[in-house]
Amino acid sequence: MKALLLVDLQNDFLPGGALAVPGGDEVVPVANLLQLHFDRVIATQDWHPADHGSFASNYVGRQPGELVELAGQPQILWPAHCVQGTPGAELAPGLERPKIEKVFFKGVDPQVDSYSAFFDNAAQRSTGLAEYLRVTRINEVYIMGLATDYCVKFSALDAAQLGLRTTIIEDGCRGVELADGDSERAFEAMQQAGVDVVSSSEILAGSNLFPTAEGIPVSL
Ligand code: VGL
Ligand code: ZN
Repeated sequence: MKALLLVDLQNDFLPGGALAVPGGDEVVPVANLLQLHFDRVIATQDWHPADHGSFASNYVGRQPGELVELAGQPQILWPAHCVQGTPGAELAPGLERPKIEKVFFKGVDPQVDSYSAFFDNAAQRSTGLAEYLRVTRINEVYIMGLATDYCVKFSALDAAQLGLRTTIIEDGCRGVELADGDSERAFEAMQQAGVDVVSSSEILAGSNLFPTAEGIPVSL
């Protein structure tokens, strides 16, 4: 069975948010349209405690973009973002919710970051997503969201590693691009790992759904 996995479509990753991903808002309509095409939809939320070790503000004299070590792992420092219970951590206001059957939360341990929707960066803690997919008999995942070069990439690599048929929806993703070309390299790394890369129109082709000029899907 197939599922659509919506990665971190949260306010802090949209323009104006604490860790704004350029064009991040543009993928919300893509998510809404694709949701009509999938029977199963699952989402993730980056969900950090305020004292999270990935926040530059939790160190003296450190700036976002600098590298530190966190629990033995190299860690990029970010602006404080997606703090549990704050508006920045909420799902994008324009995102349709009724079909989202379950949300998995990640990055909850202050001492370990978690880019992947499946496992934290130290490959210690599972979010529960892998077990959930197994017991609910999903063996094929279509992934989109934010950000291409971090959470989308590591989620897709873990999905492929777990043996799931994994497809990434290119126009449903946007990257942070700390370095120019990071998103491009992320797509290459995913493809190298056996992940298929498609556009949302390829998925929707043959379905009776298409976007109108207003972005509101019409079903024939
Ligand atoms: C993300 C950086 C830090 C992401 C989350 O969702 O891609 N990136 N936390
Ligand atoms: Zn984060």
